[in-house]
Amino acid sequence: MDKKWWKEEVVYQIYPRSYKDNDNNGYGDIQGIISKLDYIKSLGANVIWLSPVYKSPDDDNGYDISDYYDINPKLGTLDDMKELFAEAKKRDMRIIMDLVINHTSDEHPWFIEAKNNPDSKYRDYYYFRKGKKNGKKAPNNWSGYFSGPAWEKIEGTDDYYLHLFSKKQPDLNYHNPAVLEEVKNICKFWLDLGCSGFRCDVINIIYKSSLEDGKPRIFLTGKEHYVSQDGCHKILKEIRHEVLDKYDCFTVGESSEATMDMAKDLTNDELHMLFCFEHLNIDIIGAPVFRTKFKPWKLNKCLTKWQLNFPWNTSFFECHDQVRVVSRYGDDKNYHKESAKAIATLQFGLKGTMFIYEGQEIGMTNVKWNSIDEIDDVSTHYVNKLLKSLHLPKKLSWKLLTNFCRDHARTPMQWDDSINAGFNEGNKTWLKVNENYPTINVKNNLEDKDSIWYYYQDLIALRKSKEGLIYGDFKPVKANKNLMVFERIYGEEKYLVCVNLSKKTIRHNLDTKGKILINNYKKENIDEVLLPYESFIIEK
Ligand code: TEU
Repeated sequence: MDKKWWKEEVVYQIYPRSYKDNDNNGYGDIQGIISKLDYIKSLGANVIWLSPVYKSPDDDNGYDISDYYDINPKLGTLDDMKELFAEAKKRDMRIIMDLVINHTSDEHPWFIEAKNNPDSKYRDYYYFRKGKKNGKKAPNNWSGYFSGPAWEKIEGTDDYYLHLFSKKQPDLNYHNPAVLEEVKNICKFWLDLGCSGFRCDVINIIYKSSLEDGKPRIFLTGKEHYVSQDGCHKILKEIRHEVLDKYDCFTVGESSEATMDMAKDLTNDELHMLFCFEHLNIDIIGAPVFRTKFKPWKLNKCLTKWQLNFPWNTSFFECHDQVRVVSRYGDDKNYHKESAKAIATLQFGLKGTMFIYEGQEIGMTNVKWNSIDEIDDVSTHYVNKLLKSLHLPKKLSWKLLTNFCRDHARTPMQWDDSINAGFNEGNKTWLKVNENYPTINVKNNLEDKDSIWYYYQDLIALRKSKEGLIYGDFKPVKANKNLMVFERIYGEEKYLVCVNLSKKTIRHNLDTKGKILINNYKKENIDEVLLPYESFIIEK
């Protein structure tokens, strides 16, 4: 296994508007992040992935960029960003940025020009097409990620433009080589300024190989025309060779709908690693709103498949698009601490670069939403519209919506028990604070040696001290259906990782001889009965 610094690091994702609001305007900001660098470093994470901070009308909180070379004034300035790079460097930390190049904002000057002037060179930066039936019908039958048609009509014309996400996020056209040149320049600009790589937003769908109708599906009609196409591989290779390979940086691509084979291609001389979501789709049926009960064996099966067949990837359970993992695969009511730690043990026991998301280190949970007005997430609003048009019973609609709503993960970071959880000094907040902040917060965690926070700190330190936990092979061990058990083997080094993913007490006959490196019940000996969500790593 090739050794690389980015395989050994732990990456901490920040959703900037939710992290720390130093200027008290209701939005977290870059100065807020700077003031928390020591905090992140003390946890053991040396790399930060920043969700977008670029100029944006914020339809999708920065994933709709209107200027790739400037910063959203709500979050700070370019000088703040330079300061962040410098302050991170002082601490031996690195920053990776979000690269959102499947689409821009409809308020990007390219799009404005393209829309207003069909003869402009920017027209071909996007997909503008005449509608069918004299403009009455969209150019094809594709549906978007946020539900509804993927085309928006331009008023007063027969023309439409393609948007796989919100209608304020028009898709860029990579058949036009000028678009790729723009992207290379954007990458160079930020790498030269001091960033150490990119998390590449929905990167495997950027190339549309045709605009033909797609096979009708519940979710993403049309996807066979854009998921991981040859044209996409060609582009990624070009960016890798002409730009990325000239810097000491890494990329992690957010993949969408990628199979194992697609993922292998995407990391072969293209991206360094990928976010694949199969393990976060095991409780989903058909479309993200339809959720079923979590089944540990399904998670085990899925993770085992990826661990055995994929040479190097990411290990993650949270991000800004997913509900909180302790509320999803754990039990945030009866076993909050135990289950948060169990999931942490699983994540850090696995092979791959570790990515944790702000608040995961203190077991932040899903939120109790009272009405749609409290929700900001653009995708939830799209789906709400769709559900309304279906005239489903209100209670059912609300359940479906709040099951997947991305705002669960986006509420302000809970720093302490003061007003607004210490996120700011008591001004409004762009999204409400989770009401459990008086108990679940960083301050409480730091005052309790047995907290989830210290458990993460221990796990991170442990992983850094044992090469075998980083580079070791993964070998599954058969056990009870509610357990996930595996070994990590690296030359002479051997570890046993065992996680009870249920609230059941489970009798086992695993060989637990060896040194306990970590155990969430702090047992001196592992006995034959595992307690709810008990987990441990043993050095054999
Ligand atoms: O996400 C892409 C994506 O597929 C998810 O938003 C997906 O629709 C959602 O998880 C379903 O529950 C990326 C970003 O991470 C996301 O925040 C952006 O909204 C999206 O791209 C568009 O840029």
